[in-house]
Amino acid sequence: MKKQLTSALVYATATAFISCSGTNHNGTEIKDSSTIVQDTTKYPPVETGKANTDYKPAFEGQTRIAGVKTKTPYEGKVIAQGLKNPWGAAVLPDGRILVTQQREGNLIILDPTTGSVSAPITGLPKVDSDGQGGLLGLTLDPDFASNRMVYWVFSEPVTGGNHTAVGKGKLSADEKTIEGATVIYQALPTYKGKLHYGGRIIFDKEGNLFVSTGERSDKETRPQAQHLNSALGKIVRITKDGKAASGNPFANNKDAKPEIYSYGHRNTQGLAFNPVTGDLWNSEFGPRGGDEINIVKPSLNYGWPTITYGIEYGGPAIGNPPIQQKDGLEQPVYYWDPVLSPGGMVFYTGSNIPEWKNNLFIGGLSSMHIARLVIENNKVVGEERILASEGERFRDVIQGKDGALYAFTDGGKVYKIDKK
Ligand SMILES: [Ca+2]
Repeated sequence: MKKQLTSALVYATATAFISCSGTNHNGTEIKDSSTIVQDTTKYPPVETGKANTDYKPAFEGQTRIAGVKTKTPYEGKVIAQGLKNPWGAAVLPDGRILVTQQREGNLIILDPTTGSVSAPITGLPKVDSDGQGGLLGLTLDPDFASNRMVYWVFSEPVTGGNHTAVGKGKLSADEKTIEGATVIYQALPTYKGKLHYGGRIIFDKEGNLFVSTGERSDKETRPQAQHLNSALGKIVRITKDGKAASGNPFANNKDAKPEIYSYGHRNTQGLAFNPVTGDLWNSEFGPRGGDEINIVKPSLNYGWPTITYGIEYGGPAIGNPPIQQKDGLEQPVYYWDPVLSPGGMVFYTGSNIPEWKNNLFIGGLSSMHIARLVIENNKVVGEERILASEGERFRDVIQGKDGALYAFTDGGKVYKIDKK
């Protein structure tokens, strides 16, 4: 009750201030006594840079939404540094955090209470660490506490190139190695490249794995994002043994790979379940302009490269003529131009900062901040930049067992983001 009163006061103060300045706001909402009053004061959009294109969004609020500002005093503290390209992270049952080191192809365990980092955990299959490759996302078995199984995504080097693959193995009792590591899934075809591996992995409620793959970037492979006989540019849904999960949408299509869940993706590096709706959401790298978040549903086509709000890195339009919307192709919930360069993401379900409840936090790489998105009814209604003054490339954001957010940077730092 006290928290609610405090927030209400903050809101009243903000409203008074805003009324004077003439800025718009959308009022407030009190559903029941347990609902914290959200500050819905709106500010100008956080993005003020010039867009790469004059493409028009499909609906109002699809990009450059109003800005919001967190009222609760919070801080981002560096609790560890010197990690080697941390890429993915998962919270162990005791609250410590298992982290992949991309180029090294190994794991470490971080103790968030002390900031201590373990010696590298080895025993994983060799990775191709050139370019964007290496050891990428990871997740723990829902029964990890009893079976100690870990699942990870990596770029697997093979004759003729490499591909995105999924491995699994058991974290040894002494936490020094992964025992019995096996490769359970390969996103084929193999290609000789070093870009766009996707790489995020997450369990669904039924105990199957969602895995994101990339379209490998090059013009030669890019069209395969639209091809159901290729695993490139997809979100696939597989069992713990790497087989197509039952109930997948193209199981009865003999020309399609049965593991495919959704297609037309470019390079998905963020996957998270929306705690309000239960839907799977993704973050996806666009080209220059056109980074997206999407609600991922079975069988749907997310458009790349047929539709996009971005252009080639070198400047030319994509598609002839370039189009951004087409019947039968899904529109992103939100997009950025200029880009965010979205990495891993998480919906905040902690209670330390009530106004963040159910907000989406996405690591930004080239943009060097964490994007906080306020979401209502599957639409983004507010955006804020978190830790923008740090000058870091944020690769992944997770929520710890303590309810704080933990962010991992390409430079090897770990931030704990929590109430001051
Ligand atoms: Ca798309």
